[in-house]
Amino acid sequence: MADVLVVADFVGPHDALVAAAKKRAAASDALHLLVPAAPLPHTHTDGQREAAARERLTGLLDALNQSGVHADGEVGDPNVFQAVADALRRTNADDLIVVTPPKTGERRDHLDIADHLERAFERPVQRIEQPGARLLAGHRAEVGFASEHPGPPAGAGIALRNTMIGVAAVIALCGAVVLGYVLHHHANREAALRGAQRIAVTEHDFRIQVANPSPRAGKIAFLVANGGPSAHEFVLFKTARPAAGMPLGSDGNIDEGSPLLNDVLDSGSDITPGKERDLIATLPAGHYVAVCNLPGHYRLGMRVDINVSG
Ligand SMILES: [Cu+2]
Repeated sequence: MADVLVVADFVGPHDALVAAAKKRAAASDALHLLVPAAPLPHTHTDGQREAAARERLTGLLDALNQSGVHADGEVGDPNVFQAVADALRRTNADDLIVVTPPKTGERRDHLDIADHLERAFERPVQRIEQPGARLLAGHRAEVGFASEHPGPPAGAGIALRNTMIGVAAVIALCGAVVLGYVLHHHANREAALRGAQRIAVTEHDFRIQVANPSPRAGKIAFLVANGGPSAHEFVLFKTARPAAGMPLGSDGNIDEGSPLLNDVLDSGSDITPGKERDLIATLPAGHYVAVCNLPGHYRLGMRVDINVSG
């Protein structure tokens, strides 16, 4: 018998969640349902978010009850990580169940919320794939990397060809990236950094430390290190908005397509723990915001104002 925290940070059908809960209840595990009060497109105030989450919670508890599963439940913080941290303080659950949409094979699947929760809370996380579910914590819309996504094949022969081209492209891409990185760090790094103000940046779960947040206009090199334990990215926007007031999408992550933001620098792929990356740009005077916009990370505090003086 174990205490299980069931994280329901999604909207849509819930049959897979009920089936998984039924199985655990049959083993006499005690189930605690957690529904974060995450923002939805039609919720604009804390009260509305709370009411919508309570409605989801009641619906899920009813569905569980009808299947003979007894669970208690609560509405939690809009931030799923904070909600889980709060719930674990109260219930001390041994493990977690988290409901996610089925994997799509896309690049960011490995960064899903289950992985993040497992790393953040060091408890086993069972991932339940719920067809039709929409994850509220969300995956950010991804850009580019066409070579990693050969489109849906039109026939078997073409599928094989596409796969082979895709594999070749990925190998070529990795080769180029690794080569570039090594050269950058062993031969050309000093040349690339010449004349730049160097600003040390350390990313942690879940904050961004910037050694000098008020540099002078001109060539600036952000020397970004990931202090772990999760993967992070580094994205810099030029914007009038403060770091704490960035425009958000319905998933609660920063809406990177917002006209209020100008994307200045982007680490592109994630920076894994222990790794470093240099990002160099010539910046005019103005207000900038640096963030990590991997799912949930902005809301957890990975944001910092940077004021470049003239
Ligand atoms: Cu991050």
